[in-house]
Amino acid sequence: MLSKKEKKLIREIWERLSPVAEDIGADALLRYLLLLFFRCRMFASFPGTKTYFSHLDISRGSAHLSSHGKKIVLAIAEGAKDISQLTVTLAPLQTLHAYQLRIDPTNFKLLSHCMLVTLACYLGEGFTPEAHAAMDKFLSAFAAVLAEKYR
Ligand code: HNI
Repeated sequence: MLSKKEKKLIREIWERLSPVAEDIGADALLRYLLLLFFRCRMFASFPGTKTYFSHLDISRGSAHLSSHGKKIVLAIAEGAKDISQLTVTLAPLQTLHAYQLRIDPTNFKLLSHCMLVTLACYLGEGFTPEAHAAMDKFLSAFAAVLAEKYR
């Protein structure tokens, strides 16, 4: 359960990241974020996750990697705008991942973990213990909502 203060913190962090996501072509920092996130983190730490992306080029610096990473960052940022409405905001993504893509829901936890590590690298001192705890709760809630349709 996220407190009011934690929800505000999460909103602020993702508000800060969203404009960067939209400017992906020009922003080296976001590229770094996405590269860390996908290539160096999820795909490298958990190679099994690559099997879902065999139809895409997920090599370092590829256009697919950047555009997909951007979609994910923006989807999380959208959810952070109003955490009490996560179930509504994520409904289309729940259906996509559960029924069309058939992603094993344990993967959502892996991605949440990678995202947390990535944010710690990207935000540096801004990733305070409070931000860490709040982000961990938020990403867990996010992953749980994405996995709801599997029940
Ligand atoms: Ni995910 C497509 C968001 C976790 C595999 N995913 C998307 C899209 C968004 C998205 C947004 C694009 C939808 C569209 O184009 O309409 N995915 C998210 C979010 C999370 C997540 C916010 C977790 C926080 N996805 C995962 C995980 C896997 C995954 C953990 C597999 C390991 N996603 C996919 C695949 C696609 C996808 C595969 C389709 C890619 C494509 O372009 O074909």
